[in-house]
Amino acid sequence: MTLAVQFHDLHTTPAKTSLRDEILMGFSADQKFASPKFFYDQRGSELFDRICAQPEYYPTRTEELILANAAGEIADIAGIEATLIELGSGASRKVRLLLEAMRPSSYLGIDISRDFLLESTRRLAADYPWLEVHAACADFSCNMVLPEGLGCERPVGFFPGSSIGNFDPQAAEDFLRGLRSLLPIGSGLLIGVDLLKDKATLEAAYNDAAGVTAAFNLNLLDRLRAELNTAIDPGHFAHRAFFNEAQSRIEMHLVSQLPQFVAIEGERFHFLEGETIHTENSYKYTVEGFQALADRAGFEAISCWTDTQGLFSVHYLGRA
Ligand code: AVJ
Repeated sequence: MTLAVQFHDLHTTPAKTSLRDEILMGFSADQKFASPKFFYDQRGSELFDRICAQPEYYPTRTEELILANAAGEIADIAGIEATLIELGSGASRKVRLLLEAMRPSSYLGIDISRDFLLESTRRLAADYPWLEVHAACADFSCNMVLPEGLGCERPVGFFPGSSIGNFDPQAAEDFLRGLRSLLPIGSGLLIGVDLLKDKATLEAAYNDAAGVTAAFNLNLLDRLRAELNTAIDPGHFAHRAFFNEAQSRIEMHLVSQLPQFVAIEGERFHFLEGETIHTENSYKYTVEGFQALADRAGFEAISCWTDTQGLFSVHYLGRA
């Protein structure tokens, strides 16, 4: 029996970022903050999946519609027998919309979460017996090299979900420049980017009526209670999300509902009533604005698809 998934441990995991150290650092800043990567514990990942199914949260279903409609054209650009490389592959759900049309010869899922990665790539291998499936455990935001033995004829990177929106524009540009050095000349990059639109639609997407986004934001505090020595009370904070037009980003915050002291790992932090912990930025781009950013990072715009309402975009970039 052959192993369904070829696993590569790329050992690029950076100095293990500690929840404790990063939270203490973020809570010590003038504007208290926490990295959005800390949202995704087991419950946070479940809540995120539920956000994606909320009627107000248009990005997921819109991107899936765009990918399904454009799959044929994407396949034409990528050419036959491509190697599809998904970055932060997670559950590898969206890639399924491309596989039948593209018929790549191999698929490589790269993710930092080893168990999640193995589970999802195994399912992919089982569902697509003709596909050579590789899994690489790595932090692709660091300098990494593609695993050997990967038929790297026509690599196409795949970075869906507007995950790039969590970076500020300069960091997004640096990130793309890093990807460029990972991908050989002639590679493609298929990337999903949420678009700038009216404030009401944007704000509704991060303030769903069912309260799932609020629960997702507040779950960060439950996680701190579970994993750190703290009695921080989620009931003393409230979810807030709003569009910052000057910066073209949705900001998420946790707002202290009263003046309070919070002890974390023996350090005491004071909150004024109304003071916030800034927990996420989600940048929104115009098509032209994103293409200009990609150009600065050494990628040329080859094609771009949007939905009829212009809510979301999927770009095919070429490694220049
Ligand atoms: C995963 C970063 C693309 O910014 O829309 C959704 C995360 N936060 N609702 C986004 C998120 C609140 C999401 N990204």
